[in-house]
Amino acid sequence: MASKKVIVGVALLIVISMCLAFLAFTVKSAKDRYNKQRVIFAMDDPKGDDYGPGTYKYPIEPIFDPKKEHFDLLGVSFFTLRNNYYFDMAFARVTNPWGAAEGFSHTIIQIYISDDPDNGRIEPFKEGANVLFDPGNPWKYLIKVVSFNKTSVYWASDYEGAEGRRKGVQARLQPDQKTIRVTVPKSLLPGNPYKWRYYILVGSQDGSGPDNFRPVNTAVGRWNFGGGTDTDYDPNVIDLLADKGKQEQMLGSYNVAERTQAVIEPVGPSSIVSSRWEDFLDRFIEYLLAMKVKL
Ligand SMILES: [Ca+2]
Ligand SMILES: [Ca+2]
Repeated sequence: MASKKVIVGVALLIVISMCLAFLAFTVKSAKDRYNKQRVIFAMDDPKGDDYGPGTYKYPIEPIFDPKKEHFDLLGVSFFTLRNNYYFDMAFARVTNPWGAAEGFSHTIIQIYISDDPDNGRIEPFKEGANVLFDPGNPWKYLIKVVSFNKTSVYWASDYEGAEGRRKGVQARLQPDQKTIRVTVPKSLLPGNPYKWRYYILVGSQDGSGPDNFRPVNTAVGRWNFGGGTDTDYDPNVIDLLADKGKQEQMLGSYNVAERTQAVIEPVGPSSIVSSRWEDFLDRFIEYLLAMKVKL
């Protein structure tokens, strides 16, 4: 009898110590994952396509010299580290004619994120870009990247006059003078980033333009782009993140006679995928953070 009790006791001890070892292993794995910089999405954009649908011309004002490159997106790299997402966007040229603390004041970028085909909106948050989004990939989050401490996160459920979320949000030109990095706390973008699709819209920042986009008209002006139309059907988007040849087709899909705006498709989801174990760790990390465990 006594020996049976001993065996049960020893077995119980083994099981308990195995459970503790597994828990310690899981906590360490969660800690390592949380503290490691991990790319969630990366993509290049063709050089020299800062012409919208293929016809747009830079404004006359010398501030836009050499009439190219300012709005030419070359690629993006998005990554996660600790409790932030980082959105790096590289350009052919970044200047700061109005001396913004962010290090750039010419460029406006709008990052629309879709993560649920049944949830979100297909028109932009505000009128300005003059595009519509693919109905199969409505957007849920918008990161509007502008200068003078106005970079903000909006949700599709926000009303039009909403101020946007700015706490912990930051946009800064990086030391290479070509990359704009936007930092966004994860709490402002709930969801699984490996499933996200993106619409990355690049334009010329204009404080008094519609939704801060500099307008595109038929004729080039001192302060406006030319090569479009004098209506609100042509996009005010100068570069769009897309595979070679796709941007011209998508941004050119507006029709003035039929009064329709261009419909654009997102890029993504990421080719980087997470395993079940990593998904479990991500949920475990959320739990540990909610429990105020220091990671
Ligand atoms: Ca480009
Ligand atoms: Ca492009």
